[in-house]
This record gives sequence, C-alpha cells and structure tokens, in this order.
Amino acid sequence: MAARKPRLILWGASTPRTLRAHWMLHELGLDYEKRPIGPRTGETQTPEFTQLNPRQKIPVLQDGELTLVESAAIITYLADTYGGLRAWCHPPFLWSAPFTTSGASSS
Ligand SMILES: N[C@@H](CCC(=O)N[C@@H](CS)C(=O)NCC(=O)O)C(=O)O
Repeated sequence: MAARKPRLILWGASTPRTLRAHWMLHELGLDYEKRPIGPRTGETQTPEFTQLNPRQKIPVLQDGELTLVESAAIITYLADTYGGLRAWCHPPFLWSAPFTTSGASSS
C-alpha cells in the first residue's frame, strides 16, 4: 500500500520567518511534515522548490493542493483555518480583562 501524503508540509527552517510558521503549527497542535531547507544554501533554488515558490523564498506551506507563501499569510491562514476559538488573532483575554502596565485593573 502506498504511504499517505501528509496534508500539511512546511518548507524552511533556521530563520525568524520560518520560525513564525513552525510556532503557529505547534501552538495549534497540528501534525505536519518538515522540509527543513535553509536560506543561502542553494536549497531554495532547486527545480522542485522553484515550482512551489518561483520567488525561491522560505517559508512555504502546503495544505493538500494549496500552496501558500509569505509567513504572515501562512500564520493567518493557519489561525483562520485551524484555530477555532483559540485563534491567535482574536485572543479573548484582550477584550475581557482591561489592565494597565502597573497590573492594576482600570475602569
Ligand atoms: N516576506 C517573506 C520573506 C521571506 C524571505 O525573505 N525568506 C528568505 C530567508 S529570511 C529566503 O528564503 N531567502 C532565500 C535564500 O536565502 O535562499 C516572508 O515573511 O515569508
């Protein structure tokens, strides 16, 4: 029997922008396959990767047939698609608990 292709694949490692995407996948508890190619190694310039991202930049996320580039777009997509009520973009504590920098509640 052929191995099942994982739904989520994240390309890229070792840069702040790739870390954003790894972090979001971990926060959401999602299983994903890592393709840890690095910057300035030539690994972003292979024919296989260039077909995914003609700009030859990491990170790149694949979700089934969907391919996404740009770290901000990737984390927004993950939050919107898999975040449910835990989505990072809408943390409920920001709206329910007013506070000041001294830690005291404000009215
Ligand atoms: N705005 C993009 C920037 C992506 C980017 O510039 N990635 C760099 C590394 S930080 C890259 O892949 N460079 C190609 C290379 O060095 O081979 C994002 O946030 O995803």
